[in-house]
Amino acid sequence: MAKITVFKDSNMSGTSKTFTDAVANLEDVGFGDVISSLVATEGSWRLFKDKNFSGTSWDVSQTGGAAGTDAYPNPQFWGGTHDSISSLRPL
Ligand SMILES: [Ca+2]
Repeated sequence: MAKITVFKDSNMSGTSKTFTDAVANLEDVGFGDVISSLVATEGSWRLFKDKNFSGTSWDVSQTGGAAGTDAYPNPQFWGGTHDSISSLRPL
């Protein structure tokens, strides 16, 4: 199982959306280049700077966030930047 919730603002605030499967183009669901925080509730996920699982990528997991939790309060926690993720998929 895999589950991730992404947020438009830092510290898990703002509009959010939860996914349980790959999304090739986050623009299709209104989340292209807007993510600033996330919670990797279940499993591990790969985040991509570009659509269709391409470009620079960053991995997040349910134990890889702040203080070993599933929470990534801002992009520094996954090594990326604000408003840059365009696709994502479970690992
Ligand atoms: Ca992007």
